[in-house]
Amino acid sequence: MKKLFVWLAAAILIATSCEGDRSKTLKVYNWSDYIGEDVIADFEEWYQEQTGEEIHVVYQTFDVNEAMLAKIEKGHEDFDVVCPSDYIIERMLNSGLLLPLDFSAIPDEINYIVNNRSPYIEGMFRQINPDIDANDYSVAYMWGTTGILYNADKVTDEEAATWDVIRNPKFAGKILIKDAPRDVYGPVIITLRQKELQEGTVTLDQLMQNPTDKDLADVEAYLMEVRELICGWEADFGKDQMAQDRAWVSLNWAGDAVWAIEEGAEIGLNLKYVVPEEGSTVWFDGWVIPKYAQNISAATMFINFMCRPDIAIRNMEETGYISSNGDISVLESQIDEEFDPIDVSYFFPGATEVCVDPTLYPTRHTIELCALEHDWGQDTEKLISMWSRVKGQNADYTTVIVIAAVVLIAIAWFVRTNMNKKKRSKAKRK
Ligand code: N2P
Repeated sequence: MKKLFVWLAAAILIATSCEGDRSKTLKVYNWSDYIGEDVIADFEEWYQEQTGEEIHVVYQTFDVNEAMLAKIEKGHEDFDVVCPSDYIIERMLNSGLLLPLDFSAIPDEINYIVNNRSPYIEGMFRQINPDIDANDYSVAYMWGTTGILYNADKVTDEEAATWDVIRNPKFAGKILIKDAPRDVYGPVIITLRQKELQEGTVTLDQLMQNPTDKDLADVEAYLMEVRELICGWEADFGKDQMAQDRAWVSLNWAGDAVWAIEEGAEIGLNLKYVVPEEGSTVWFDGWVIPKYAQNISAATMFINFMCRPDIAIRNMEETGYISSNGDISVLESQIDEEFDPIDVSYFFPGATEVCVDPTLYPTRHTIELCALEHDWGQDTEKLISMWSRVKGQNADYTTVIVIAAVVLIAIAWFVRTNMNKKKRSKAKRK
């Protein structure tokens, strides 16, 4: 017994030391494909230069907001920095899961937060929660619109100009849908309530608030039709599929679209991205420090580093997403005479005519078509159930058959064993 105790104590000691000194470890939880190559290694080096301390980043990724949230909300995992979208930031704020950010200890010459903050982003973040300013708890990372990425040699501009293109049988087997329930719910409810939107009896903002049961049922019925036509629900592989001509229509985020358009052009594809005039959503992902974080000072330094303009530019160029950084050097890095001048003064004050990619920086007009998503609280469960019904029925029938076969074999075995037992005891009695 004594020996067992010694072994157990040693095992616990080894396990704890494997976890390492938490002051030297930073746990970052980010979306996949959402950071420049070597940025993490550069942060570790910069951190040591600035503080004289070593830091080791444990970097993990997620594909959907809801998976990330579950790990923190239910699992209480000790990530130091995570990158949720607006409506999840709202939910985390409402449930007291976020720590306020404090950059005051960072010396001015390496404090990148101040210039980073675009008034546009600050304003949008204030809309996240009317009672608590989300700017005190989060620093925006990337943002963008949701729209339709399409192959313009297969799909006309008119066909792609409506969300209903995802239900167009002409493109059966060539349609991809984001595996992101909220980002799909928005466009579908906008399509279904288009008449009321045009008549002005409902607003986009109202449609983004908590759904009625009828709204959810209508969206579900619509998606049941869509799933018969799609070639996949995707979190990240959609951009590759589009860039390799395997799919022609993709309900997607602008960042994936920018990436796919550039990659597709290399093999001669004519991919385009449009935000339908019917209306859409605009989303913002921001760095936050959850309340179970163990290394708040390194987390604060990490968020600050991600705001350094050259780092923001690298992340932006390598992922295709638009940085939330409001520093003018970020805009300058994107100027390209190949594009017609557009008005991005809503983001960079004074920039009324700049030659930048309108898929990357949406025009003022596009922005005006979009609403922000909000947390649905308890109703989120209804959405998640609806989503799994829609995706579940699409599931692999082989799995269902295998499970059914295993259950049947188990029942047969149980019945046979019992019958044999009875036979044996009868024979004994005789
Ligand atoms: C990139 C993820 C983008 C997140 N893979 C959009 N909210």
